Amino acid sequence: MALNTRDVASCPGYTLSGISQTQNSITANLQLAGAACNAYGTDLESLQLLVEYQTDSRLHVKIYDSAEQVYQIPTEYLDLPSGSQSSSADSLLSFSYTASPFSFAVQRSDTKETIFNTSDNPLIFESQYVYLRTSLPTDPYIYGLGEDSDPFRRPTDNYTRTLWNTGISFLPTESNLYGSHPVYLEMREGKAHGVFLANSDGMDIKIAKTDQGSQFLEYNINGGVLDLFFLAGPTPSAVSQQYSGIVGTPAEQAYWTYGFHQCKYGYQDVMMVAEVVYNYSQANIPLEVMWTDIDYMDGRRTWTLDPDRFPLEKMQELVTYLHDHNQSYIMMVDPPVSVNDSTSYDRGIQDDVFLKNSDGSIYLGGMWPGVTSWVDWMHPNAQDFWTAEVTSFFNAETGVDVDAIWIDMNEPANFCPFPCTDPFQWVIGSGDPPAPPAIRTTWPPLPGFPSDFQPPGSSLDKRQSTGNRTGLPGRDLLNPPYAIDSVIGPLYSSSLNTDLIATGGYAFYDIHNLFASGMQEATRNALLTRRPGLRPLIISRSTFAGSGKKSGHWTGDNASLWAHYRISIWQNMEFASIFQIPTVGADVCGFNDATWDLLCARWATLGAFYPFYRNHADISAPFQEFYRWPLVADAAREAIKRRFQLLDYFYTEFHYQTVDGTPNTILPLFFVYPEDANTLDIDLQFFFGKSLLVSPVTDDNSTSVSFYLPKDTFYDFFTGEMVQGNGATVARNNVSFTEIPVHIRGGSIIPMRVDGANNTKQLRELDFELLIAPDASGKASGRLYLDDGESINPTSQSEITFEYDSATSSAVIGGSFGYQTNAKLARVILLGEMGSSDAETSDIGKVVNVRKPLTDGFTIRTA
Ligand code: MIG
Repeated sequence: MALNTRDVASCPGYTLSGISQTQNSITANLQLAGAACNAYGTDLESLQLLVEYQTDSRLHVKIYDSAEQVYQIPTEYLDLPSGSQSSSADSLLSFSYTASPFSFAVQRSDTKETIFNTSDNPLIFESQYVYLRTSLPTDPYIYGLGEDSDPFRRPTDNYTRTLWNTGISFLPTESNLYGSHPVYLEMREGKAHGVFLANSDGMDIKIAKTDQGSQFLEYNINGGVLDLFFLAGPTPSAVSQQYSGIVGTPAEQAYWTYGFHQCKYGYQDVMMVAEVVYNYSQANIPLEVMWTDIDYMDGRRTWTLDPDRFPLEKMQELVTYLHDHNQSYIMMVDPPVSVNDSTSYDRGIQDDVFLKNSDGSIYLGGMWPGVTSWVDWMHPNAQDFWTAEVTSFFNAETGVDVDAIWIDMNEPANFCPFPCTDPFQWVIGSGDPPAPPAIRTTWPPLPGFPSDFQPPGSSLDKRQSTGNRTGLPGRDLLNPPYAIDSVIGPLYSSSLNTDLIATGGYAFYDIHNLFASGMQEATRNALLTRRPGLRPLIISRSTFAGSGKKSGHWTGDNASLWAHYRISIWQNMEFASIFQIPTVGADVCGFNDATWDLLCARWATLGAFYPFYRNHADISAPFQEFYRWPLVADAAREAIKRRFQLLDYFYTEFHYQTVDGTPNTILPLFFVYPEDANTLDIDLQFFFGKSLLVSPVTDDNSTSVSFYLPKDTFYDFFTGEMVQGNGATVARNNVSFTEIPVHIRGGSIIPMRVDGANNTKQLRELDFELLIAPDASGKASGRLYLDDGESINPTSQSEITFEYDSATSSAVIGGSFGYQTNAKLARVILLGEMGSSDAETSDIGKVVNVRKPLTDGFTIRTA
C-alpha cells in the first residue's frame, strides 16, 4: 500500500492578520485561507504567530494553535528560552512575511541573504500533520539531523531523515536510529547558520528537489507545533554554541571517564569479569573501567543480582578490588521493571509510578525478563521511586558500589508485539489478540469548568498558556493518517503503545522520543543523591535534543566492519559538535559479529581519539578484549599511552565546551577552517580538540591513507616535523596497524602529561610538558584547566594560559593557579627547531628544561 498519497496541493494555507509589532517581537493571527483540505487530519482554523528576537544571533519563530491545545514539549523535558533580549534593529537575522497566503523568510540582516523561505508551498497545520517547506540553494551543505548512519553531509536529493527513536541493530543506513535531533547546520560560502525545530513528534524531514529542479527541505510532522529557532552563526562553532543556548551545555565528566573502558554482553559470571580485569593488568594495558551488561541480572530483571553467577558478596569483592586499584565499575540498568520481581515492582505499584492503560490497569509489555511495566517519568513519585532503586541497589555498603550507570533500551524498546493485549500469553507464545479500541487522549474543554480543569497532575507551564498544550483530542494515536517512514513500521512497533497517556495527559504519540530524556534526568538525579556533588556519568543509547546536559551516548549496535569504523568518525563529530553530546563513542572493534586483529588494532587506535573509549561486543560475538591478539595489544598500549599524554589537553577543551557550549572536543575540519570549501565534504578526518588533526587510515585492510591538509602550518605529532599544508591531499603509505597520523595545528601549545601512568589517578600526579607548535608568524598559544577532576562545583580551579612568541623567544605562563597540584611543568618542546643540549629527552624538537611548579605565572626563555 502506498503511504501518504493524499492530495496536499489543494490545501489553502493561512492568511495573516492582526499583526502587532514591536522592536522586540511580532505577534499575529493566522486564519485558514480557504476550505480545509484535511489531508492527514483536520486543518486548524486559527493559529498564532510569534516572532521573538531572542538574542542578536537567535531568532525564534513559533506557529501554534490559538487554543493552545496542541501538544508542546513539556518544560520538564526541554525548557525552551522565551522572551526577547534583542530587537529587529540589533538582530543579525531579520524576519519578513507575506500575508496571504502566509509565508515567511529569514535573512541575514547584513548581506540580505535568505536562509529560510517558506513561500513555495503553503503551510499546513492539521491535527495530525504539520508541514513546512523551505527552499534552499541547489545541493546545499546540510549537516546534523540525526540519529542515523548516513553520510555526514546530508544527501541533497530524495533524502528522508525520519526521526523516531528506535532500538535497531547493525546501524542500517537511511534509517531512523536511537535518538532524535531535529537540528541542522548549513554552510554557505564560508558562513554557517542553524535551524532547530523544537518538536518531539515523529517526523520525516525531506531534502530533495522538485521536478523542476528546485531544492528544498521540508518538515512532515505527526503533530505538535512549529517551534523554530534560527541561529545566525556566522561560524559553524558559533551555530553550535548558539544551539547550546537553547538546549543547554553538556554535562562535565569526571577525569576517570576518559580512561579506557571494557565491556561485553556475555560475561557469564563475576569470575569472568574479574578474569578480564586480571588479563588486562597482565597484558600491561591500562584498563580504567570495567563494565557488566545485563548478564548480572537474576532472570534479566533490573535491580536484581543473579545469586549464582553474580552474588552480592563476590560483586562487592570485585568492586573493592577495582577501587583499590584506581579502577571504576559500571553496570547496565534497563528501564522496564519486571512484574515477576516482587520487590521493585511492588514498590512501583505502591508509589503508583507505572504507565497505565486507559482503564487504569498497569500497561504491560515484554522484555528480557518476560512481562514488564515501565515508569511514567512524568509521575510526581517517579523520581523518588527511581532514586530509591538506584540508591539501594547501588548502595556502597549493602549493594554494588558502581561509579556510573549505563542505560539501554530506552527508545523505549518493547518486545511484546503490538497490540500485546495479554503479555503473559505472549511470553508463552500464543496468537494475536484484536486491537484495543481507540481511547481518549486528553480531556476536551469542559463547559462550565475552569479553563485549567484537566486530568490530575497536568500543570500549566510558566508561559501561562490558555490551553494545556497536551495534545488535541480525537486523534488516531496508533495509526496517524500520515505515516512517517520509520524503519520499524508503525509508531508503536517494538515500543510502547503510542496511545498510552502519561501523567499530565501526554500521549506517547507525542512524548515517545522523550522517554530517554526522562530516564536520563531521573538517573542523574538519583546518582547525585547517591554521591552528592560528584559528576554523575550516564551513558545512554537513546537521546533527544538537550540530552547532553545529563548524559553521554554510545552509538549503539554497530558491527565489526570497516564501514562502521568509518561511520563512527562522523557520528562522533555530529554528536560532539552539532548535537552538543560530546561524551560520545562507538563500540570499539565492533559490537555485532566477529572482529579480527587488523580491524580491532585500527579501532583501538582510533578509539583513543573518541571522547568515550570503550571496547564492547555482543553476546553472540567472540571475545575481543585488546589482549587477545599481540597486534591489538600493542596498538592498545600505544594508543592509551598517547591518550594519557593528551588527557589533560582534552579534559581542558571538554571543560570549556561545558562552560559555554563552544564545540572544542571532536570537530569536523570545516569547523576549524570554515572558509576552506574543500573541507566541507571531509568526514573521515577530525580535530581532537582544536589543535590536533587526526587522519586515520580508513580503507579496508589498508596501510595507506590520503588525507587533506588545509593551507596552514602543521607538525607531525610523532616526529615533530613541520609540514606545510597546501589545501591539498597528502598520501601516506606504510602506516602500520598500530599507527594513526596526527598533526598539530601551527599556533597551538599542547599541555601534555609525561609518560608513566597505569590509570588516571596516577596520571594526575605526573608532570607536564608543553609542546609548542608555532604558526607562520612564529606565535602559539594554549590553555590548561585543572581541578579535582570529579566535583560539580570544584572548590579550586586553575585556568592556565600559555603564549609563545618567537620574536621574544619566550613562552609566558599566565592565568590563574587556584588548584594545588604537585605536578610541575617539566619542560617545553619547541617544534620546528632542533635542540642540541637536551636532545636525548626528545627527538622531536628543541627541549628546554623547566621544572617549575604550576602555582604561579612565569616566563620561559627558549633561546
Ligand atoms: O537487545 O544489554 O545496544 O550494547 O549489550 C540488546 C544487551 C540489548 C543492546 C545494547 C547493547 C547491549 C545489549 N542491548
